[in-house]
This record gives sequence, C-alpha cells and structure tokens, in this order.
Amino acid sequence: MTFQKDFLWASASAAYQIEGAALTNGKGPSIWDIYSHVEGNTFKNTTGDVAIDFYHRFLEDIQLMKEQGLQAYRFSIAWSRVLPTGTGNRNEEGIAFYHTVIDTLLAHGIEPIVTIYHWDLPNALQEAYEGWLGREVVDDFHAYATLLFEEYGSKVNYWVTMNEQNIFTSLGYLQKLHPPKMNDFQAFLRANHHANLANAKTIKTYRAMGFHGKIGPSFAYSPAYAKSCAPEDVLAMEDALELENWFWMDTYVNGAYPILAVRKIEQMGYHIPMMEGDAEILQDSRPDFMGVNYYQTTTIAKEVEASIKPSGNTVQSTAQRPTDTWYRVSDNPYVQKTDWNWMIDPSGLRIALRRITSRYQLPTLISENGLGAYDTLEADGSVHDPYRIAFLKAHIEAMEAAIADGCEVLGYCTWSFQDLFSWLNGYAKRYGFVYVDRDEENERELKRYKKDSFYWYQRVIATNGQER
Ligand code: BGP
Repeated sequence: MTFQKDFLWASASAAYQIEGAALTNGKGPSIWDIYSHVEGNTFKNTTGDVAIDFYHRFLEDIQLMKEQGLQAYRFSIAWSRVLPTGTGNRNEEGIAFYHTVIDTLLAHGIEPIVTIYHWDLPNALQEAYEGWLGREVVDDFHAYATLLFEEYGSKVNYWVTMNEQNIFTSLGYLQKLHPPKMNDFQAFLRANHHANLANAKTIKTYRAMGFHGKIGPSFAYSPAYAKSCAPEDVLAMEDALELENWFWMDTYVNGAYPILAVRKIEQMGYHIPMMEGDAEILQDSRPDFMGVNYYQTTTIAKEVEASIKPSGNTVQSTAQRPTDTWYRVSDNPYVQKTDWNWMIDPSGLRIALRRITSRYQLPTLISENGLGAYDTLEADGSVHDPYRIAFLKAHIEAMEAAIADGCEVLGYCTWSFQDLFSWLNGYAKRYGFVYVDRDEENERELKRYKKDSFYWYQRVIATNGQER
C-alpha cells in the first residue's frame, strides 16, 4: 500500500467562498465584503454575500461529507466573524458558530483542518492602518490566532496559518486583482514581510502553548519549467524560482529570506523593511508541514513570444511587474488546458512534492488540488463530470509516484467539496463533488446534488486510494 494507514483523504474550502451570512449575527465586514461590491472588481460583479450559505446549511453539508466517507475537511475561520473589528471585542455568536462546525465535524468522524487566514482581513484593520501594510497587523494577527488556539486548540489537530501568502500579496499589491488593488513592489514587500512575521510568531506561540497538533502555511506552488534549454531561459527560470518560490518557502522553513532573492530585490531598487528584532522573530518557526496548493505548472522564458491566451471568463491583470525584466511566463504547448486556460499537468504535482522534500526534508500536506470546470445539472438531478474524475485520478497517481520517490505526504485535500464562490470567476467555475444549484444571476434554492465524482471519491477513500 502506498498510502499510509492514517493518510487523510480530504477536501478544502474558505470562509468567504462558502459561508455567506456576510454581516449576520455580529460579523464585521472583511476587505472582501467591501471589494466585491465595487463594480468591475469581480466577474459579473459576483460577491460572497450569500455564497452557498454554509453558515445556515453546514449540517446538511457535513452529513454529505460523512456519506462520502471524507476523513478531513479544511475550512477557514472568518477573522471578522470572531473579532468584528479585527481586534478587541469578541463576537460570541461567531465564536460559537465555529465551535458548532468543529464539533459537528468531529461527531461525524471528520478531522477539522482549520485555516486561520484565507484572505478576508477585517475591513476595520484596513481602515485603521492599511491592513497588511501596517506593522500593527503582526500583533493583531497573532492575538487573533492565539484566541483561536485557546478556543479550539484542544479539538483541532491541523492548523494552516495562512492560505497562499504568495497569492494574496502578489494579487493584492502587485497585480491589482485583489484588495487593496495596488501595483507597488515596495508595498508588496512590506505587506509580505508583515505576513512572514505574523506567520512565524503564530507558529511559535502554538508550540509554546503546549499543543501537539501540526501547523504550517499553505503555499500556492506552481513549479517552474524553463521554456527551452537556452541558457538564458534556464537562468530566467532560476530567477523565477528564487523570487516566486524560495522567497516564501525558504523563509518559512529556514527562518530567513534567501540570499539570491534578497540580492535581486536590491538590484531592482527595493528592500525588505526589516526592523530590529525581526530576524529573531523569523527564526525557529519551522512549520510541521508545507501545505501545497497545486493547480498547475508555470513555464518561464527570458522573452515571451507566445503568452497564454487569456480566458474570457475571469478578471484579468494588465499590471507590469519589475521582475518582468528578468523572466516572463510563457505558454506550454506540451500540456492540455482547462476552460480557464490553466495547465493540466499532474507531473507538476510530483515535481512540486519532490522539490519540497529534497530542499526542506519536510512533510507536505496537499491542501488544495482540483479542476475548475463548467458542469451541467441534468433533469434527473445527476451531474456527469468524467473530466473532474480524470483530473483527480491523474493527480492522485502523481502523488502516489511522489510517495514512492520518497516524499512524505500527510493528506490530500481536493478543492473543493461543494461548488463555491470563485474570487475572480463567479459561480460558473465549479470545483465540487457536490453541485450547488445557483449561478451568477440567481441564487435559486441552493439545493445540493451529488455529482458522479462524489461517488468516485467515495471509492477512493474506502480503498485508501487503491481503486480510482
Ligand atoms: C486558490 C485559492 C482558493 C481557490 C482556488 C481556485 O488559489 O486558495 O481559494 O479559489 O485557488 O481558484 P479559482 O477560484 O480562481 O479558480
């Protein structure tokens, strides 16, 4: 058997993408509640106001998870549901909600994997000190995380500190695709540095509190390929590895920024705003695992002739980046693409796991992997999604090969269990095993339907990955 006995067959989600109840029972607004209401920021101006109404329907969803045999469920806590203004006054109803969700999961035999932060910063902190740009966010994040450990620490064995720090800093501060919609490399470095400090302090505190669960960040890892064996393309790929991958993962694991990335940043005329004492904060915060959100690989060239054709069904960025002079993202003619022009590349998952294992000697948790596709609800309530099954099967096989190569993998979270809100793609880009009957224009009754892939993953879980 390749998959160890306690391997976790799981699925993942995020608060803003499922909960709805945006301002219900004392929840304060997050930056996404504000951002998604500004015309043009999201696809067809969709929001997570209602999302798939997990806030009211969590029991039905958890019962479906139990029916499938799901062993763990990754979800995030909305900071502003627990602390409406990010700091200070607690919202007891919000705190109780997550107790109920965790208790319900446990009662159904499902291990909770809790993400502390999945992009929905309390808007009050954005207003008070510009959110991640304000140094104060480090202590506020740390205090929020400590509160979660106090409340839920005895019941939760897996914690993800931050979801895709590389994505929320890049899309928010460089590519103008997430709040606060900036294109400023120095601001990006600043926000990211604060996130690193918050992450490190949180991991240290979790351990200092005496818990024995596992904690780590989730990194959006798109391993880089060189476009060609021309040395300038290989060097461009090396630069991309430094600035797009090691810049984050080395800092998490080694507790210090990588030498080459820092030099490159200085050569571009920017700097990481280190203050006295920061180096010590970053030290000794090695995570228990590297969370890997894997969707696709990226192909790098010094100069690009063929860039990836933009998909018409999403919000696109046209912002320039200072790194454009060092490397560009190019098309990859060797792989198929999704309807949103994401590369379908199962081998990339194996490569991701191998690179992490050999560079860091750290276990991995695949915290997201899945296919966004259009699905059709048939008149009889069935949804036939062989493309999703084929995608997941190929990635499970790649993961199995990586385990045989020597990688330690704790578990596999598909993205996602239910269909949910996609930040920049509305509701038509579906990822779930469970179809949720709503679209951009109409929430309808949000009824749940099991897709073919629901039953397929049920078999995978029941046989610990042997039947797929
Ligand atoms: C990851 C995020 C998820 C999810 C997923 C799919 O980057 O952590 O929240 O959205 O990507 O992406 P999308 O919804 O853009 O297709």
